[in-house]
Amino acid sequence: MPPSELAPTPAQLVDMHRRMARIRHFEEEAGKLVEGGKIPGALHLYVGEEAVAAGVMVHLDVDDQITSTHRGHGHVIAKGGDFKLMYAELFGKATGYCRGKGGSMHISDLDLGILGANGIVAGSVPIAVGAAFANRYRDTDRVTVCFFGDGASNEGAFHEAANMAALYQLPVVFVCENNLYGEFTSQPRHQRVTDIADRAVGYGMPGVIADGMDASAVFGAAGECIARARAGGGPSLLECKTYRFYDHVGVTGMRIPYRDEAEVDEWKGRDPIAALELRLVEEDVLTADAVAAVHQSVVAEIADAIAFAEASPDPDISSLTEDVYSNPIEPGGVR
Ligand SMILES: Cc1ncc(C[n+]2csc(CCOP(=O)(O)OP(=O)(O)O)c2C)c(N)n1
Ligand SMILES: [Mg+2]
Repeated sequence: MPPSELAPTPAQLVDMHRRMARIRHFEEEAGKLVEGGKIPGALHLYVGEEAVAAGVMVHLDVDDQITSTHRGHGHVIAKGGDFKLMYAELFGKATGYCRGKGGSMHISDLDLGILGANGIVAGSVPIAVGAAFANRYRDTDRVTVCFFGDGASNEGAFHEAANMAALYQLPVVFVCENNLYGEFTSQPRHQRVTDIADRAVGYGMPGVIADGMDASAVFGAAGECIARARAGGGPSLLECKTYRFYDHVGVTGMRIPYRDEAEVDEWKGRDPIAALELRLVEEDVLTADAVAAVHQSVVAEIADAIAFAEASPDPDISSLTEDVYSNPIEPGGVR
């Protein structure tokens, strides 16, 4: 497919910038909290990949749906997720999205069309296709966008779901965030293809590549895929080439030497937020002061949300078996 000619308006650039700044600050603070031992569990930070979530989500209505991954905070934030409920969930508090029982990898908000992050790699792909099937069946014009990684593109669940989506021409867009690594394994060590978008031809759908460090490029490519799906033109596979600035888990992670420092620095030099800000100022869309004001307002909102989360109560022990699918074990027995 040729590169998209669909370009964002100034207002859409500003909108994407705000979504990206919201993700970046949320993640930077979450990283500090987890490194400081204040947040339990594993956090997979999205820093560096913000242009993908923003460039896609700016096209979606609240009724449109997304499915997400273990690296899902950015998707939830860009779709309108509530900072307070997110941080409270990360802290394991009763006021969190999952009442403190799900943590980072299980955040969902059905009112916002966020069908769930998912700790099972590629687990959310068939869910997206099922949602798209339901949307078609109910004759809605909703689009479902499914985010997943390069590693996930090797899973059977992805291939089965992609085949079915193409077969039935379902209104779903598969957005592959190719950050060049699955955990600590580089892409050439886990698959023969370089462009995951090439796999689309095997299912009979269009495959598109976008620079995932450029919000406008993602905007153009995603806009076309989403419009096609909404108009009944079926699914497509959009591969966004991107990079995570931090480790697979947490900030410093497990200190496994699997990436060259020079490679990391090179990608950090392509920071999608800095690049967009340069453009916003150069094109007189925002002044430098207005850009700074966006950051200031997000930082203040985040401080409030963290204070809310820290002041929130832990879940009561009596809620342990509520909202979970497993049957409670009878005293003295095993099910
Ligand atoms: C089915 C399954 N297999 C393995 C894992 C362990 N695991 C967690 S994240 C991950 C890497 C996923 O890589 P990718 O899809 O590229 O996403 P990224 O972490 O790069 O965003 C793996 C193997 C898992 N959670 N689920
Ligand atoms: Mg990856």
